[in-house]
Amino acid sequence: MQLSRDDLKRAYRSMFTIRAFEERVEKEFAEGNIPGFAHVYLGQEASGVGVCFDLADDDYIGSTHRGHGHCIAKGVDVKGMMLEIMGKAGGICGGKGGSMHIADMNKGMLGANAIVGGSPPIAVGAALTQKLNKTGKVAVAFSGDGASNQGTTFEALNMAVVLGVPAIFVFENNGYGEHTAASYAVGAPSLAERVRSFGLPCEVVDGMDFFAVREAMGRALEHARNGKGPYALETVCKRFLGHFVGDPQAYRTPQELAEARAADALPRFRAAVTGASLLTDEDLDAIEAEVLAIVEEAAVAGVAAPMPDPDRDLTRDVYLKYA
Ligand SMILES: Cc1ncc(C[n+]2csc(CCOP(=O)(O)OP(=O)(O)O)c2C)c(N)n1
Ligand SMILES: [Mg+2]
Repeated sequence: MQLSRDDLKRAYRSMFTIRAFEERVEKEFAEGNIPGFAHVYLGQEASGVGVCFDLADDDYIGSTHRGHGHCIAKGVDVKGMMLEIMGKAGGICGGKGGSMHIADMNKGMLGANAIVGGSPPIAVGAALTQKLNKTGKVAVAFSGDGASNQGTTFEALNMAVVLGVPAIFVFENNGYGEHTAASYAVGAPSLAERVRSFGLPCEVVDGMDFFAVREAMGRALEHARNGKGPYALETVCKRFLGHFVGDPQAYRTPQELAEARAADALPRFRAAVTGASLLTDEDLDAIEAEVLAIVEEAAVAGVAAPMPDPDRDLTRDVYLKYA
């Protein structure tokens, strides 16, 4: 499907929001405003946005410990996320989830997962619901190259094939699981080849190219929505920073880091759309200015916001009452 000018603006806005948000998270973390760990999605924007671009609020995604970008791509509110990451009462999960547990059922965001390999089984369950209820909706599981080695992932891939559910597995291969290279830790010569051995198609896509990811996702959606069962993508990405904010990355050469930055998906998108006279630099600059103001407001509000009240909030939202 051809993208309109508004579609292109939406794509850039989404990618740039992730970029600006994560750079702000880096800064706020350094200033001590974020408890725990922060794993940022810098460099992988085109993957999350390309995958989520044609999903509706009632299609589902399950995410990872590096999940801020997936949330933003799926439309989760940026201010609610910033407050959540800062552990504040007004956060999207009441400030009790934090960076690695953001969820928003109104946006079909089933949750980030601190457990590596957590999202594939959850997405298979969500996809089975879609199949049984004949909704025509899909469930996407985001995972990394590291998560592709997990037993939970193998079981989920197998079950998805056996049950024929509309699940789409997206393996974002950024070349590292923590500080260990995928070339060492993934025993199979190809991640995609190993996924295919479970009996589902798996495409390898340039994860730094929004257009390539979106087109591959279009084929995945066509497949899954038409009752043909699960589908997988391996999006090959560059992780700009370390595993977590503050990781000195002694295991990567300066040259490798420079090459990652040189492959940046955002200037690449800008060059493609301005080169084809679809949008102007001024269009894109205006989006950047708007987004920076939103992120600034979110961060300032986050720092000022109160923490949850232990007396009132500690035991609230812990159990769901079914009766
Ligand atoms: C079950 C489990 N094992 C180990 C960890 C520790 N851990 C957190 S992130 C991570 C690496 C994950 O790598 P990958 O799936 O490639 O994701 P990336 O960080 O590259 O986005 C590990 C081993 C964990 N959180 N959960
Ligand atoms: Mg990885």
